[in-house]
Amino acid sequence: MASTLESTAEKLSTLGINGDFSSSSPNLQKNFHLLSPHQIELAKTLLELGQTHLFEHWAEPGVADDEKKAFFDQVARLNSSYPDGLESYIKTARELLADSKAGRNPFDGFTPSVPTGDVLTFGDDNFIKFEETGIREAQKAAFVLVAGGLGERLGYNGIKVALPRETTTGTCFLQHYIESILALQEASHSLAQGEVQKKIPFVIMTSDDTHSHTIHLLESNSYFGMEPTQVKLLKQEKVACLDDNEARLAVDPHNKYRIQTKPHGHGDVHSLLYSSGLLNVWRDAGLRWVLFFQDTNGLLFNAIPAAIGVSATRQYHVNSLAVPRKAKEAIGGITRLTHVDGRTMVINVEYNQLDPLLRATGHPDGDVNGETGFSPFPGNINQLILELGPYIEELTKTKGGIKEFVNPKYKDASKTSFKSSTRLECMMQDYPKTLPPIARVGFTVMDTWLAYAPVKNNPDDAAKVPKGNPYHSATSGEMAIYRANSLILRKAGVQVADPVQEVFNGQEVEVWPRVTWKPKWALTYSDIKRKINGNCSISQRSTMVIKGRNVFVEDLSLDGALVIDAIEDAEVKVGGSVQNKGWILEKVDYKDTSIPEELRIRGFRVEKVEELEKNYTEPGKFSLKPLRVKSTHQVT
Ligand code: UGB
Repeated sequence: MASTLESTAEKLSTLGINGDFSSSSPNLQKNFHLLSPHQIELAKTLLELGQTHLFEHWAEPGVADDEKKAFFDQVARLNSSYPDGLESYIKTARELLADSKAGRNPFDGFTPSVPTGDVLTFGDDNFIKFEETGIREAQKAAFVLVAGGLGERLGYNGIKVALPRETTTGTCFLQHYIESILALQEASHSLAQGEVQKKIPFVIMTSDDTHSHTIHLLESNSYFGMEPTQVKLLKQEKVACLDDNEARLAVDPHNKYRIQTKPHGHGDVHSLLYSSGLLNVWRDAGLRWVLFFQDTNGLLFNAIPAAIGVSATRQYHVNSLAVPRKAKEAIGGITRLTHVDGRTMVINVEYNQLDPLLRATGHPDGDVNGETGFSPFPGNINQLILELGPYIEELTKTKGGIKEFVNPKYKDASKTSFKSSTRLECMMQDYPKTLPPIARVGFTVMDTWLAYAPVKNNPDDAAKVPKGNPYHSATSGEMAIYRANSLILRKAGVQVADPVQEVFNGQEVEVWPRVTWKPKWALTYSDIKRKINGNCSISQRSTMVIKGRNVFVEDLSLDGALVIDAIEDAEVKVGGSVQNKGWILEKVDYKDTSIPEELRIRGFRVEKVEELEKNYTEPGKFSLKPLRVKSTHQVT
């Protein structure tokens, strides 16, 4: 024991620490000899920050010593993963908890108004122009997917990016995102002839909940065709939970030698990108744009080319993608906030804050629909395009720290204790909050049918959504893909039959023909117009899947299922009359556990009865022109 005491005393004197600091925590003091000098420093910091309770239950030396060391490993992680460390976390928590207790409004002094931005109409000349500019710029972009969320509202057991975006082809979200980025890379390179093809970097932010599953999904699918070096995973750490208004850290209920932790929110993406050093690498490689997007919006890439075009044309430092929003719909509203001191900013105000803010600033009805039938505040779909140079400048100042908030659930009106522990959170769309007034912050609104169909709600909750509001479920997410593709083809002149109404998992949805294509077939409206010619028609019960890049559809009459695949060097003209029994949507009950979860959560599965499927594996020019026949037998 004497030598233990000696070595502890030595460590303390090397650190210049007076041993008295730990007199308030005898249990910790007794275990000092187990700790490294760095751990002793951390212990001192914790005690100074009023966290003595963390050691109250520590056992005598010799009992659970490994757990005690592991405790400090965790503290070291919490300290290093938060900008400016735990001390700063606790200080901010105390301030925010005091504001929350006092009922202070974070928007005090601000008046909301409707900001100006670009409202695009799919397929008009303006849209086509922005798409072309966007494709040119795309090779100067890096994509960042935030995919650390567990998706508790969806209740799906796996990671959300592994869910099929649609079940006609079974392509999962991650595959679709990667194929879209690769198609953009290729298209951008073709426009900028002569330049060396740049690989578009792709970052995925994961968390402990999603990291290993994401790696597994990528590795077991050869990165869906992307070069593994193009993809970087950045894992966000959770943050410490708080037990009370003094910001005392919560002991994990399952292990008294751990601090309880919870997710900090998608705002972590900025500090992770900053500390990774990637931003400087991108700048040195000549990149100009960073695009942030979320895990389950299967329509997003319909909006990306035009939105990059808007960023480049308007020279926006920040461009938020938005859709028309119904008043009180559960998505944030893009708002201009003007402070009494003259400051202004264009920022997302979360849906639960917009209505009270409006009421408190002279709009007695709060958030209501205007003449257009929509709220005048566009809905934030949380897909951001940031200009890299100004982004680096800003992060150099903030180290990627984003304004946080806290949302404690109090036990009673005295607001002195919480129902359960809370923590600080941050959102990636709050990035513009610290920007100087000269920053160019804008937004781009596109139609919801074209750009936004997230999968967030489980079937039970979706079925309870008030009529007229979006379900945001796996059912509606998939149907939205078919609807968008059908409407795009209609715009290009194809006679696409009207949808029928059907109910799946208690949700009434429009069922359009199941039309899907690979991103390399068409990324922009101009691509579609080039590849669709003559008089084409598609019946409601039809399915059409196009997988090859050089497939041209001309004078096609489709009533059934048609699947065309072709290698790059095979140019295929598809026309004539395709008629067969097709693929049918068969209803399934989501409570039926004999059916895979990814199917049950949509309430249907695709029954492949009959199809015309052609796969062109040799280079050359081909024509597929079936004749119209009465029987189900197809002559090609
Ligand atoms: N995510 C992380 O990567 N890490 C985290 O810690 C948390 C989440 P949700 P929510 O799309 O309409 C956002 O849970 O609450 C990822 C916007 O704040 O789906 O619905 C997660 O994996 C809101 O303004 O977000 O709200 C996912 O990819 C509105 O735009 C993403 O972050 C809304 O999305 C979003 O997580 C929307």
